Amino acid sequence: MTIKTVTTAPYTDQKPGTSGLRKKVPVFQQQNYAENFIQAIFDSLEGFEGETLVIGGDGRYYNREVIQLAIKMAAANGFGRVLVGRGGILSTPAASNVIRKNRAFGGIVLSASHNPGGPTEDFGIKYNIGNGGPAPEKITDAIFARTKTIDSYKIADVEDVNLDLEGTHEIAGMTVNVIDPVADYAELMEQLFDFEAISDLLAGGFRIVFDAMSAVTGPYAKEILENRLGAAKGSVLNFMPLPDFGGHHPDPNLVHARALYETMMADDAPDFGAASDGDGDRNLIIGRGIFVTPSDSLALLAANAHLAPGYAQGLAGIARSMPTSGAADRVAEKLGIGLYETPTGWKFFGNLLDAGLATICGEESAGTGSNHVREKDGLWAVLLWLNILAVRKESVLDIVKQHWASFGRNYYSRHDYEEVDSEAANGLMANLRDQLATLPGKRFGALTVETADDFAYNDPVDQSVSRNQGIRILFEGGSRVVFRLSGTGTSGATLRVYIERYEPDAARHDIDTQEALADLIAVADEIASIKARTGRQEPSVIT
Ligand code: VG1
Ligand code: CO
Repeated sequence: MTIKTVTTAPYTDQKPGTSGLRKKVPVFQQQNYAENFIQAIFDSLEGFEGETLVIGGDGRYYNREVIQLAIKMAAANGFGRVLVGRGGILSTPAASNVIRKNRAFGGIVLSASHNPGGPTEDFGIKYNIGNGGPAPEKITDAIFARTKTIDSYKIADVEDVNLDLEGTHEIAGMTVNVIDPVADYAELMEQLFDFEAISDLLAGGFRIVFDAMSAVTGPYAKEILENRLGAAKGSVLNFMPLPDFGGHHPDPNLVHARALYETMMADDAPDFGAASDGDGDRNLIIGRGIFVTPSDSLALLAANAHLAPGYAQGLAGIARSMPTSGAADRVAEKLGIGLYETPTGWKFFGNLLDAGLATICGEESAGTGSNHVREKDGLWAVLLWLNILAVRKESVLDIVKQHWASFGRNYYSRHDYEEVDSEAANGLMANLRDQLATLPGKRFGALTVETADDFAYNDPVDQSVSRNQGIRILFEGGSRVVFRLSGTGTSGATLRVYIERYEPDAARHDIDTQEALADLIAVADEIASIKARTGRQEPSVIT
């Protein structure tokens, strides 16, 4: 028999965070570490005998090794078929699409998203369910519980599958289909967007630049933007997925995509710039001379989505994560549709999308998406922007300014304190929780606290409750600061402070963001004692 049962001992640190389990590569390389987690996933699921499992990853260091393990373990555990992207490649949104299109039981996606890759950098494993979306908390909790008691795993004792050749293989009674990672996804995009209008825009001299950051979107962007839409060759930068992302963080923000930002701010800048992250689910949008904050981008896309064929009938509702700015709320109000506020992490959008309550979703962390898949989708956002630009024939800058003029501007920034001592970070959050009851009515200069709470989410579809999702302090007039600890960091703790101020007056829409938020930033430090408790004088990353 080719199936082996291997005795193992549990690890106790395999708690899946906001999007799966993320650890340094050497942690994953410990004996049985990846195997334990994969077996814990299978042990937490029921009814997959003979079913299809989708497997793919963002191409980072250790991707191929874990893909081989996952294939052999899927076979040993009784899956009937595995669909795996050629070269082990599948972007997160493309994996979501493959799961849905093939009515697969679920999928295993190997990625640590925007975290760096390489022999001493980050790796990750996440499980997606049959709707194509991240596993809900009920499942991730079960997986974690299982990792703590696991004593054996099953694996097929067979040769590696050749991942570089598309085609069908049989291993230990299971079929493995190595598939083109791009084709299905590109076809879906053609259904949603007016490719002809976008092609015409590009043929008319509209210049774009897309930075794939040496990560997974390269092959997708090359095929869609250059080959199918006719963007000039060379419009897609860093399009070869590299195991170490060329030594960079594949994080599309103003720090790690600095070169793109500078290109877009130059006098001879292209018309439209964008970037995506390690696994292709995030997007950064920069017009000539203007960076569009992800929160604004969500609001703008929602307000203009009807211009794309896939959304011509309008939206059922908009969902945003709690820390995301309220810009989208104003659009929902104007459109007369529902607005749902969820905890951070895409998994909370799944129920709303499945129930038809929301059509478009977004997070302040550069994630936007819709009901076309059940993950956020970087290239989707880029294509929706291009479709809108092709129809409106105005610049990004003009479109954003008009949006602010009609809805008001939500000045917004996130301050991250990375690799903070975990105890200090937990102490800071505990201290904030202790203050909650005393804050309402308190005055800080011109600012008065209206309400303060620890965000809890009541899922309107399955009635599940998720508590402790971030401290919100709301001030009179609609300003806000939010504090939470990251669930995706791999060393120490990361404190995220989200700062927002609403400005209705169009005459005051040109203030520098950090300046516009200065008083709130100072109050955030006063209430949370950030400097004193973390020992940091300033954030590691400001976005
Ligand atoms: C971060 C972001 C969150 C996002 C998550 C996964 O989580 O804040 O909005 O959903 O990453 O994104 P956290 O817990 O570190 O704040 V990705 O692109 O890693 O799949
Ligand atoms: Co990502």
